[in-house]
Amino acid sequence: VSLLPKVLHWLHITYNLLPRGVHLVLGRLLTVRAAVIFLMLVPVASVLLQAILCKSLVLGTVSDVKTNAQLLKGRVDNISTLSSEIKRNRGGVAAAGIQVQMVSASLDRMRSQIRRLETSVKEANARLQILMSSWEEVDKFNAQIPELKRDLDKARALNAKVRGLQRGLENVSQLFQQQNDILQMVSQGWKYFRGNFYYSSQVTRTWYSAQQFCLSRDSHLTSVTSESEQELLYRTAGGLLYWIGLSKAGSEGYWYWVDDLLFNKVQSVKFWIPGEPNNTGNNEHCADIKMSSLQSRNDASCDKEFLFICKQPYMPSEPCQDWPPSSNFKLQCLLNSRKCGSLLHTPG
Ligand code: 2F8
Ligand code: CA
Repeated sequence: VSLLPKVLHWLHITYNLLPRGVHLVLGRLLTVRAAVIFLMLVPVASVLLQAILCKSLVLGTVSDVKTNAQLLKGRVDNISTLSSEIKRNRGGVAAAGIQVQMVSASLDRMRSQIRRLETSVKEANARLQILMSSWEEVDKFNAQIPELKRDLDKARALNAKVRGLQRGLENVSQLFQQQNDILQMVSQGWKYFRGNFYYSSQVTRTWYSAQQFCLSRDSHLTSVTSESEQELLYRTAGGLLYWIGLSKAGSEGYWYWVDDLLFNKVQSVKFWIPGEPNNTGNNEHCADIKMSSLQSRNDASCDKEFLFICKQPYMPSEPCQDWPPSSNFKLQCLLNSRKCGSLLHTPG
């Protein structure tokens, strides 16, 4: 655009340089002149237009380049800043890397734990399924519980009855065994009286020999500690002489029972024959039953040979262990009239 006045000016000069005749011709040919000018201006305008367009394009490009350059510079600055920050944070990054590793390890552990948990959950599910499938069975059992409780009560009542019967049976068994023990002893010549067995010998012996015999039969020459016992013995003696288990000991010569029962001197006075013990010949240190009465006792020489009476306290034998007898053994034991515990000796 700025060239246009110059071009017009140049054209004007060129026109003025033309000869006058040409000017005339040209004046006359104004139209031709205008057309010529126009035709001359067209390329000029074209050139100008291109120049203007090119300039604006170049200017736009330059502007873009500048803008891009500034952007690039800004980015470079940012990169530089970031680089310095990266350098500063390199240590932090390393620490973060370690932490990341630790976190990673923890994650691995957690994963394995999760796997284990998953396995456990699967197992639990499987068990749950089994339980669920068993639930119906449980319901059935639950439904049976009242009936089972009733049965249990019945069983308890029956059990109590059985125990009562068992106790009764044990008592019967005990009595039976006691009777059996007594029968056993009686069959061997012993007499039972108030918790003791008494055996009257058929042969005579000295006091000491008689005591030895009694000992061999788990007994002693008899003691006498009550009127009833005294009566039993003098009736058994029937007026014959029988050694009893009373003897003297020590330099003082006090009386004692050979089975270690306490000798009551005062109470015993009523059992002596009046005037006894008199220690005839200063040699009568053993006692016998002589008279068939309450006052039947006499002291005599221990070397004399008299009949004698042994006394054995009744000791219940061991109860048969499996009563009622589960085998034929115990029953046979009882029927054979033999003690379950120890065998008795038959007195001679
Ligand atoms: O008279 C009592 C007296 O009788 C006998 O001796 C003669 C008795 N002896 C024997 O029984 C061995 C005495 O003990 C008794 O005191
Ligand atoms: Ca005497």
